[in-house]
Amino acid sequence: MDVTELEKGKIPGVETGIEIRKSICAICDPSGLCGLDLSVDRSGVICKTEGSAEHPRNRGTLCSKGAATRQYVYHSERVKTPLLRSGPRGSGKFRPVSWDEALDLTVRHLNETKHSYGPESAVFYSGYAKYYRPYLKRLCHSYGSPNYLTEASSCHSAMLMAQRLVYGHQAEADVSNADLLLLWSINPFHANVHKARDIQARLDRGARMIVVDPRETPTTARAHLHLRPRPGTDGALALSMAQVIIEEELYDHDFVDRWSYGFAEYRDYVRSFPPEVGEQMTGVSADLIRRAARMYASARRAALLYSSASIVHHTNGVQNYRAVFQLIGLTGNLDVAGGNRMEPVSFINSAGRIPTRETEFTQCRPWSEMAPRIGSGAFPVWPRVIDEEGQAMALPAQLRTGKPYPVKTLVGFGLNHRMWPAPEAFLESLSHLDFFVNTELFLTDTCKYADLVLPACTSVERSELRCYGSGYIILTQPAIAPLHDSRSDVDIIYELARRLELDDPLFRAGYEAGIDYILAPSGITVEELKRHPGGMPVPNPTPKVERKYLTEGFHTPTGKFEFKSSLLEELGESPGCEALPVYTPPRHSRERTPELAEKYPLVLSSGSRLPMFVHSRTYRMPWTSSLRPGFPSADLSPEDAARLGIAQGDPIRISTPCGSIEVGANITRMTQSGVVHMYHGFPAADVNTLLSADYLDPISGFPGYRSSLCRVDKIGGTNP
Ligand SMILES: Nc1nc2c(c(=O)[nH]1)N[C@H]1C(S)=C(S)[C@@H](COP(=O)(O)OP(=O)(O)OC[C@H]3O[C@@H](n4cnc5c(=O)[nH]c(N)nc54)[C@H](O)[C@@H]3O)O[C@H]1N2
Ligand SMILES: Nc1nc2c(c(=O)[nH]1)N[C@H]1C(S)=C(S)[C@@H](COP(=O)(O)OP(=O)(O)OC[C@H]3O[C@@H](n4cnc5c(=O)[nH]c(N)nc54)[C@H](O)[C@@H]3O)O[C@H]1N2
Ligand SMILES: [Mo]
Repeated sequence: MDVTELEKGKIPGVETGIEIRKSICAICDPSGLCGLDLSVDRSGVICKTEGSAEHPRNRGTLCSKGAATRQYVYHSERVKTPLLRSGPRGSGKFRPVSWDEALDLTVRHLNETKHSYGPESAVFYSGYAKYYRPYLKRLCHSYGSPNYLTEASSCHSAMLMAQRLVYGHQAEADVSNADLLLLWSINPFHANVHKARDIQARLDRGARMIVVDPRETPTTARAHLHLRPRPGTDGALALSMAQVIIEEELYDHDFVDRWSYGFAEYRDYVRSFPPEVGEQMTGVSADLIRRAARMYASARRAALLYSSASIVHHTNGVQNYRAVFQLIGLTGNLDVAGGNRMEPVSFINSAGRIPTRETEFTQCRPWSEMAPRIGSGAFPVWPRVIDEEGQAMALPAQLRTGKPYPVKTLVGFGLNHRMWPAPEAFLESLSHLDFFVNTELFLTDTCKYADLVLPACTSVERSELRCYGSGYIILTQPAIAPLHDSRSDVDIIYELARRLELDDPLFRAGYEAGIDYILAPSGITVEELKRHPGGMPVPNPTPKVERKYLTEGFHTPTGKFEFKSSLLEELGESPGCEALPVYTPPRHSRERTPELAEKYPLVLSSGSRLPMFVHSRTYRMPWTSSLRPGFPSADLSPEDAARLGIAQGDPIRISTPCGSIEVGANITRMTQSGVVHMYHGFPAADVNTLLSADYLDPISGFPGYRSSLCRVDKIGGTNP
């Protein structure tokens, strides 16, 4: 074949000079990260993107986001050089500066802050990207600040909190061995294709599935039972299921008698939730509640699949999820095959399959030697159960008030204020800083408020370590050199550590030595990983041990599975922070604020995942945005739309007491009548501006993204 034909077909080989290089896609879910085969031409440009056939995560496939990798990597809005602000905050006026100037300036501010206020007055923050986190946390602690904060403050941590309060550890669903899958507030067919595949495979082999979700989704379409509670009422639903399980003697007496704390009071409490009461509180019929309870409790092996996000995005989220997680122990499904298995997990080691020294590496200074973390005062449960970091949602208030101590320097990596509630108020609070540097791929609206912006590169331009729960590990090498004058976040972190002259031998030893240190207990080395550019199975994965509590007890204050939280008891109970998983409707709801509901009669739920978007990240890519024409739009039920005289695509205004946004109407049966759904992070119509900064769960500090009250009006028409 002639060369032009081969080139047109992007065929690799000596004739075309096209080479296939291995990488991973980090556009979306950190537990996913599909293998990429990148065709790189002679000029070093990626000319084609495919999934790696040998990668166990995706086996050659790619989703719409990964397929658009080239649009992401070569996007014109990438930050190209370090930029120093030259106009007022927000103006977007910058001048390019050298890396030396940029890094020295950052280091000068970090040193000044430490000298004038103490190291705790500097905050190190990470947005969604995960791979650099161990190094960022070490930088923060090595510098002396306790204030390593991440996006987990509105994702993941509250779910961890709920599980740790009940049984001390995260407990992953053992999907492949379960007979029954109970999916509670999760939609993997949109949010996690790998999990969706595992579920589908198990369903194909005959498992049954219950899904608890207010919406209809591709996941609920596969369910044998679909429970559709009103948003934020899951606690009442779980307690009602518990009432059936206890009343019908379907619970695991042996486990409850020997291993639990507070069962008698819990049993008394759940008596007030018979299914008929549950039905009134949740909107799920008493009959369905009974059937679901019986099906879950009587299955031989039942696994509960939970979300890091949606159920805890309520002002009552932790209490609701505690009530849900308690069902696992009540039915004896904890730490057994086919149930929920307790494994110590971390970013590098997503399912505990290899022993690492990640914690020793990241937490290089004990909390006791540092000032209290941000959020410890407002959310006292946080520092008692979350070892990893501070509560970022408390940052804006601390910036504003300077209490308990001022914050003067903010070192952000992918800090995007649009993901936070009351984003505009957060931006204003940044004016209290002496210095704000943000490391980003794209020049976001947040970057425009920074004093300095540093250009980061994407996953295909850097080296990244990832270990998958299936027992597969990969250390990628850059498939192409960092574009423009960008650098890998890790390089930036190591360079900051060097210029800060930290007394830290592991920083001095460099990135790869750090990986060798972390992986040492597993016997895996950087050298070996480099011999397997597409990744390799973990040699001798740690065997899974059942019922570890038999020897270790539970990692709770009582050493037991807690139906009543001894920690919440100790901290003094207050409304929303009761030791029993007391159910209280969302703070803004028809039940609790009827006057507000008169004016704002619909429930606003923001953030249900769309397959083509990941927070703010893929709006700018033509391929992904073309899959959702008419966006920004909000989902309305056909009943609500008819009542309000709204037709598909009509412009509508969504208002709350905090403000309003204008979007298109998307009328769909996926949403329940009475509930409006809108995806977040879109600059021109940012649904998070409709929330107030203090609309938070009192235990976790998580924002009530998924249930507040709103009204919808057709623009240019009057609602009937
Ligand atoms: N209303 C509403 N708000 C929500 C949610 C919701 O459901 N509803 N969900 C919450 C949840 S669960 C989460 S996890 C958060 C997510 O919130 P964020 O983590 O803030 O999400 P993103 O906007 O995707 O990512 C932040 C920034 O990181 C940048 N970035 C991407 N990759 C890299 C990289 O490799 N290096 C660097 N330096 N930067 C990078 C992106 O360009 C982006 O601007 O949002 C929360 N906010
Ligand atoms: N494509 C894509 N994938 C993603 C992301 C993305 O932005 N885009 N984000 C990633 C991140 S950061 C996260 S945290 C995960 C989230 O992953 P998931 O939690 O699985 O996804 P969500 O769509 O946020 O929520 C799942 C379901 O919860 C339902 N839900 C909402 N409120 C309630 C409630 O009160 N009770 C119950 N029972 N259900 C409720 C929604 O209707 C939704 O269908 O997804 C990850 N994967
Ligand atoms: Mo998340």
